[in-house]
Amino acid sequence: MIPTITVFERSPDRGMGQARDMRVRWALEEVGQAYDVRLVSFSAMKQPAHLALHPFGQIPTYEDGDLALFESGAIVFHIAQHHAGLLPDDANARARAITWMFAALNTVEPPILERVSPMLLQYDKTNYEQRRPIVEKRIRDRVGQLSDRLGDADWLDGAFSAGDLVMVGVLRRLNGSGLLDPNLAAYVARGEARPAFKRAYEAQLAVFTAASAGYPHLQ
Ligand SMILES: N[C@@H](CCC(=O)N[C@@H](CS)C(=O)NCC(=O)O)C(=O)O
Repeated sequence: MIPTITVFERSPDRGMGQARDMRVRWALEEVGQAYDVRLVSFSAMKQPAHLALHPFGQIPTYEDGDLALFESGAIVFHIAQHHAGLLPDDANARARAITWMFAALNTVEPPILERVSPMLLQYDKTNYEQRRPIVEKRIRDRVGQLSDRLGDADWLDGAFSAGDLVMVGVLRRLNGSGLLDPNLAAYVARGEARPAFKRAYEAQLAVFTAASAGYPHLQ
């Protein structure tokens, strides 16, 4: 029996690996755990069957035997706790790696989402243009602090960990934006160069490519 995750049937990012199943896929690939994928449409996500798994009607979810989880961070944490390779054995180092997961999701991702959401969800564009300088300054300040902390290290705290996996997953949303300094851009590139990342990326892209076959406007 292998875990099953849910992912967008047709991801709005056109398979660029920005949907949050990417983090979960990447974690599963890092630890060498095979998994099944169940595709869900936007409307199916809001139906009772999916809401029973995910109270907010979103992806990703994770099912393994009688365990069902939602929230990408919690899922990555669960995978990291149950397999070797994503969290250090030393208790203090482990706590610090977990701290970086929370920092990625609670401190770094929110300002980045303020920039991404209007682009993805097609809402409030005029209003966003007025707010753009403030939003971008907030992002630059936050990622600047992160870059200072990273310094010239490869990863945030010793060896690559679930903290780096989630942080790189969050920062990737800024690829091509000019908001990442060269130091953080190189950090993201190091994450994206990992074979496990590449396998996860290809797998999620294959879902989008297959779903959009026959829909030329999506290709
Ligand atoms: N905090 C949640 C956020 C989940 C989330 O926003 N999922 C998006 C895809 S990346 C989604 O399902 N959006 C569709 C919707 O909200 O209707 C997590 O990290 O899993």
